[in-house]
Order: sequence, then structure tokens, then C-alpha cells
Amino acid sequence: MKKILVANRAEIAQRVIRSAKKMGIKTVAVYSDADRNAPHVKLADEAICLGPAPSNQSYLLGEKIIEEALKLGVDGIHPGYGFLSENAGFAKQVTDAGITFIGPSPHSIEIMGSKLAAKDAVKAYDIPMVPGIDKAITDVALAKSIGKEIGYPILIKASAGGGGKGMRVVEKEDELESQMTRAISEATSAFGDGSVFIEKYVTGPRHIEIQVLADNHGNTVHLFERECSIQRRHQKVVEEAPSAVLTPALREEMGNAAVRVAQSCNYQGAGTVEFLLDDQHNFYFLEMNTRLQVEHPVSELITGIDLVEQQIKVARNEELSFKQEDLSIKGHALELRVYAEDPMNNFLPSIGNLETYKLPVGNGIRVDDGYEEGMDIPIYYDPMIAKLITYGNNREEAIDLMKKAIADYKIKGLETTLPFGDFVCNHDAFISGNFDTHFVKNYFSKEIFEEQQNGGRELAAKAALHFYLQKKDQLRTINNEQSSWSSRLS
Ligand code: MV4
Repeated sequence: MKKILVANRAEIAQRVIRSAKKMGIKTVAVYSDADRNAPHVKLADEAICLGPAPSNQSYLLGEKIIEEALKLGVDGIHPGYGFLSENAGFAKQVTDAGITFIGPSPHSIEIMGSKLAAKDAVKAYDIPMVPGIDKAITDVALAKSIGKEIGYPILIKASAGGGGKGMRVVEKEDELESQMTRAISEATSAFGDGSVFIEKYVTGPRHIEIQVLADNHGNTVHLFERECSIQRRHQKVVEEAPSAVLTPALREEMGNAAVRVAQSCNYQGAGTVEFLLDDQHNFYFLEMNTRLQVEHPVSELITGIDLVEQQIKVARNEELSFKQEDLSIKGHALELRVYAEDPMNNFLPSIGNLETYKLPVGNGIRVDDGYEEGMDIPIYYDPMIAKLITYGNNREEAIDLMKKAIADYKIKGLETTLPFGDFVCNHDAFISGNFDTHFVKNYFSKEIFEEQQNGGRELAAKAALHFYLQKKDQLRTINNEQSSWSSRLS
């Protein structure tokens, strides 16, 4: 592979170009009118304008990208994340054009793009799944009998869904019919596929995902876990590796399960297997993401492996140069997604200009970003400005470094999630490691945040009250769950 086109923008485009350069591979950037002066364009050896700012007139134009790639003698296309990265049709068109798609096969993408197809594929691979059904369901009577069997609350999910779209919690039977109707119509309009299925609703889960890597010679390894529970509205904000709660035995068990999920669809390249982990430390397979993920750097830091380099090597048909037993975890890494969003204003996008933009520097601090001082953050794309990543000998060190790095990261001209990251790093639940996917909902409010920002003395009392009220609520939920779902406790 001599020349790679990166079909993406901003930080991930720069990230991919950096590894390609390191490997002596030429690079081609693509850009929209809004990104003409973006750093990823300057970093690449060549650059192609795709069209106007909106994604569907630029970064989503698969055929145009392939056409330009052919003109420039490109022999590999890296899709990054988002945009065309999980589009099986695009992967196939790239391959058909005689260019290597740096990612898994269209077949793997297609199977894992459907939750029902994924459940079907892993069936013979001994993968723990949430109690429920693995077929699309439209019959309300059947749904009610399933609800009786697994116990409420249940969750209706769209097969084609992502990011929580088309998901409905049903607390009791008399809500089932209306919620099912809504889920089906939501899924139909959002994905053009109204297939929904039912699972037991896991009330306070952690979101743990396992990084996997597979070559084209039958070798599949995992690179341990990432803890991704700190999220809001299905958008992750803080990730870390390793998780504060996995024991070595559970880590190995989940890692092996993730490898089997990858094998179930003949996976090639870098991928991520998502699991829920409940409060009893049972884990359940959710889905597989067939791309390089935003939060891949934390896995790179704790394993010392450059995941983009590995993706390229696998795409070149090379065999992995390490086995599972060669891999181990060293140290602890944290990532904060720095979004142009205002935590004081319900995380609404905060558009504007990076009037001041100064990076923190130092040992154990890594910033993967896509902008420079003076640039506008375009409104057309994901509002992530940067990923602030810290690495220490242990979790405490990584957290301390993160606080320091946040303080040293100077952004003026718009609001960002940097202060929210500081809130998380100073929160007892986060520090103790005892938190789940409801962290933001349970502990974060504008008022508490405001007090903290102002250094107010009422903070402790207010936080304690908020905490107590939330806990009271959770206790009630747990009690309900125990009475209605005895099978899980046995
Ligand atoms: C669940 C769940 C609880 N029980 N499934 C959300 C997105 C989709 N990928 C799966 N999701 C969930 N599935 C069962 N049976 C809770 C979630 C969920 C969640 C999962 C991971 C990270 C954040 C989340 C936030 C809310 C709900």
C-alpha cells in the first residue's frame, strides 16, 4: 500500500494520516468547502475538494470519493468513523474498484449493522445475551406473553437502531401496546425498517466494550476493555481503560467472548464489541461496531499498540505480529471528549470561533484534535473539537493529570465540555469507580455544576440531597426488579 485516501475530516483524519506517514505511506485528504483550511488538509500530501459543506454533498459522496481516488492512484481508503465507515455498500464499491477498504468485509459490516442478524450470527458461539427474544415482533399478544416470562421492565429495541434510537422502556404490561406501536413507527421512519425485538431492561448497567483486532489469517485477539458509562443521550463524554471494576477473570471471560463475536462474522481488522455489565457483574452482548472508534486512544495507551497501523497492516494482508499472551495492560488512560457544547445549557451546541486555543502539554498528555486557533467550528458536523487523553501509572494518576490538563487547555470564543470533564474528575462516584450509565442523569445538574464553578459552599449539601433522592429512587427500582425478575437472581 503506497497511497491512502482518508475519507473523513478533523481529528480522525489527522490521526489516520499520522500513522500512514509513520509507515512511509502517502496520503490524500478530502474536504468540503467548510474545511478548506482545516489542518487535516494541510497535513496530507494531496487533497481533494468534495463539494459544499453539508455531508450529503461532500463526505458522504462515496462514488465521487472512489472516482477521485482512482484518478490519484490511491490503493487504500480509510473511512475513519461516522460518515461511510459502516456502509457495507461503500466498502463493496471500494473493493470492486480495485482499492483496498481499510476495514472489515461488507459481509461483517452488514451482519453487525443489524442487531437481529448479529444475535443470529453469534448464536452458536456461546455469547451471553440479555434475556429476551431474537426475532422481530409485531404481535402484541405474543409480546405480552414474553413480557410475563422475562418480567418488567422490558426494553423494546429497533433492529436497525443505533445510539438509542427506536428504544422504549416498558414498565408494565398496560403500556406495552402503545410503546410497541411507537417503537415500530419510530424505527420505520428513522431506519426504513420497523423490525423491533424485546429484551429484559437492565436498569443500572455499565457500558463496557472490548477492542478486537483480527487478521486475514485466522488470528483474532482482544485489546482489553474500555469503560464508556459516562455518557449523555447516548453520546459518550468520558472513557477509560482499563475499567475500574473488572477482575482479571472477568476481563478474560469478556475478552474471549468478544473474540468469539468477531469470529462469528469472520471479522477482519479493528472492531469493538459492546457489552452491558449489570450490578451483579453479569455481562451481556449488545452489538459490534465495525469501525475504529472515537475512544480507541485509551486502548492504544494501555497496550502500546497503534491501532491505525494495525488496521493498515491487516488490510495489507499481513499476519498480526503478536498473540493474545503477548498483550498486557500497562497503566491507566482517560479520554475526555471536548465538544463545542455548553454544559450549563443542556449541552446545546455552542457555535463560534476558537479565539483562543492553547493545548495542554506534558508527559502523559495526548490531544487528538482537528482545529487550530482562529478557526470556526462548522455547524454541519459533529461538534467534537478534540479528545483530551491522559495516561498515568494508575487510575489516580490519570485522573490527576486530566484535571491538570483541563486547567491548562485554554479555549475562548465558545463553550466546551472541558468544565464538565473537571466535574466528572472531581466527583466521588467517578473517583470511587462506582458509577453506571446513569451517572450524568443521577449526579449532574446545572445547579450543582453552577455551585461548583462558583466554588459555592452549599454544594456539598445540595449534592448530598440530590444523591439521596436519586438513591431512594434506585432502591425502589431494584426492589421492583427483584420481585418481578426472580430468574436472574438465581
Ligand atoms: C440496553 C439497556 C438496558 N437493557 N439493553 C443503548 C444504546 C444501545 N446500543 C443499547 N443501549 C442500551 N441497551 C437492555 N436490555 C440500556 C442501554 C443504554 C445504554 C447502553 C450503553 C451505554 C449507554 C446507555 C444509555 C442508556 C441506555
